[in-house]
Parts: sequence; structure tokens; C-alpha cells
Amino acid sequence: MTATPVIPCFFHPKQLKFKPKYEWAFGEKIEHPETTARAEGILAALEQDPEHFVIRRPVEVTEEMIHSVHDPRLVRMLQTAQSLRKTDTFYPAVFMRGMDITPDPGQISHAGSFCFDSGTPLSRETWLAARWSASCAVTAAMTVASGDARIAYALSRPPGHHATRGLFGGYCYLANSSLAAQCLRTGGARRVAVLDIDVHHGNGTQEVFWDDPDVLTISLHGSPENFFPFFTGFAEEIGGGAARGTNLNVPMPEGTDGQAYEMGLEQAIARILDYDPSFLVVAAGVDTYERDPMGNFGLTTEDLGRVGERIGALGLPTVAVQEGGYYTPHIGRNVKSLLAGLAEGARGKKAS
Ligand code: OKP
Ligand code: ZN
Repeated sequence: MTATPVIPCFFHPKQLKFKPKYEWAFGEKIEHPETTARAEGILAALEQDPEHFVIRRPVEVTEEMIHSVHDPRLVRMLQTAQSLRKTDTFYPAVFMRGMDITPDPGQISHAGSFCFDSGTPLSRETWLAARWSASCAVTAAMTVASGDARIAYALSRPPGHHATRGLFGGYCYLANSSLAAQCLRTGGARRVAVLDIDVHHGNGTQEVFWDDPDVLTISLHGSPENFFPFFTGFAEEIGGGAARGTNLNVPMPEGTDGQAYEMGLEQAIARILDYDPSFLVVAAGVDTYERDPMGNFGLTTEDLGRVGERIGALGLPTVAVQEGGYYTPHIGRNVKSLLAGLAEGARGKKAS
């Protein structure tokens, strides 16, 4: 029995410099869910298993690469936040619209014009952490593109799949998974598929590639009828222009368990097989976990392993980019289960 190859995992300690303070939840001030403990929990679990995972430092993403996905004005706003005072956290609060206004990305008070969600704050460390988070995704993509690894993992934090070309929100500042896909494209890939298994709709990735027939975007998530991000993630959203049919949303009801999830996943798998991409990006949120504090699905740690195995069995060179998944003592083993599943599936060992 041959061992599965070691999975390179990218992480930079600077990603821990950003500590969003709190969030309002129905009038209650709660600790912000996007904590450093999430990343630390994942890192500790991976470090404990050197037979299967090796931690590496990412190469810093270029501004040119960031601009291949993002409006330079969004980047400018995140950089503007670097001049906040050390102790300040800025919550976008003015969301002016419908007037003849020109938001200035050099002015922190205009941040609401570059943001869609008041629960996604800025501090002087946001840009630093977001840039290294994106660097993990892009370096993982380069590692797979070059053939150095068949599967690579980006321990990206803060997450990215809600960030659009021009807006931050949903705890996301830079679109990490989109950047990974774009990087594979510029590396010469014919077609790329992004499969988003975070419990929230990947609205950012959907928007970035909405008109692009060369990137298939798929998201499985809690129905936006009653779940964040509310406005997007419906099955009717299929892509625009020449890209019609290259976006697939699979909304599922609250309480979806491993068995029900499998049906949605099979739909996604069939679409990917039909599209026949040369690379796969997995927007790997683990907030489908039954005890996740933000999620509304009921997957177990073992279910996450089976999901990984099914995706791995596609046999595609794969970049897994961490998205959501909130703190429980199990976050590390959940990510490990998913990644080990990917490796097992890729090896051709059948799911039982
Ligand atoms: C980010 B990712 C709770 C409101 C919900 C936004 C959730 C962002 C999830 N008070 N806040 O997809 O895991
Ligand atoms: Zn999520």
C-alpha cells in the first residue's frame, strides 16, 4: 500500500496580525467570529501530521495579480486603512447610494462605498493579513500549475469568496479563490472550475467570473432565502453572455445533512465532468460542520472526509483554498478530514 503524497500547505504568520474586534448580532455585541484561533487551530492540526502535510511560506502576491481580479480602488481603500491608529477598528457605517457621488478610496469615511456589509471591519493590519492570505492562494495555485504537487492547500485567512471585484464584505477583503483560479488561467490553463463548498454562497467568485466562459463556478450552500448573503446564490443565476451556463448554484435547506448534501455534490461533480477543466479550485469552507457556530448544515467530520474523497476522485490537479469554518475545538480535524479525503480520492481508493 503506497502512502498518499504529502500536501503542501501555505500559511504566513502575518495573517494573524489582523484581529477584527466584534460584530453586532441582533443588537448584541459579540466577539467577531473570524478569529485568529480558527487559523491557529487548523495550523496546529496540520503540523501534528507531518506524514501528510508540510507547512510552507507563500510567495508575496503581486499587485498586478491582485488587479487581475480586483478594482484598484478597492485595493486603495484597504491600503488607506493602514493609516488608522493602532487601536482603531473602523466599521463602515455610511452606505450612500443613488446620488451623484464619487467615493474617494483615500478617505476612510468613504469605506462604505467599497463594502457591502457592516460586519466586516478595517484596521491598520487588514491589508497586511489579506495580502498574505491571498498570497497563500496564489502560491498554492502556482505550486499545482508547475506540477510540483497534484494537490496544494492555502490556509487563507481572512477568507475571500464574498469579496467582489470592487467590494469587501462577509469577512472577506480579497477574493482568494478567484485569484487562485485567475493565476491558473494566466499560467495557461484552458479551463478552470471553482467548486465552493463553504456553507455560504460564494457571491464574489460568481461575480468575478460571471461573464467568463473559461471559468466554471459552482457553489453549494444554505438557501439565501434565509441565510447570508441573502441576495445571491439562487439556482436561477447561471452566468451572463457567452458564459451562460458556467455558473451553478445549488442552494440547500437548513439542516442539510451528509446524505442530503451528497445529492447536491453529485450535481456539481456531473457538471465539472461535463465541463472538463484542466484544474480545480476548491473554495474549502468547513462551516457545513454540524457544530459550526455560523453554519446551518449538519455535516460530521466523517462527512467532510467523504466530500473530499468524492471531489478528489475527479482526478484533477486541485488547489484547496480555506474559506469559512468558525471556531470549535474540531476545526483542525475537520480541515484535515477534508484534505485527507481529497488525497484518498485522488489516489483512486473508492469511497465506501
Ligand atoms: C463568511 B464565510 C452574523 C451575520 C453573518 C456574515 C457571515 C460571513 C461568512 N451576525 N455575517 O462565507 O464563512
Ligand atoms: Zn462561510
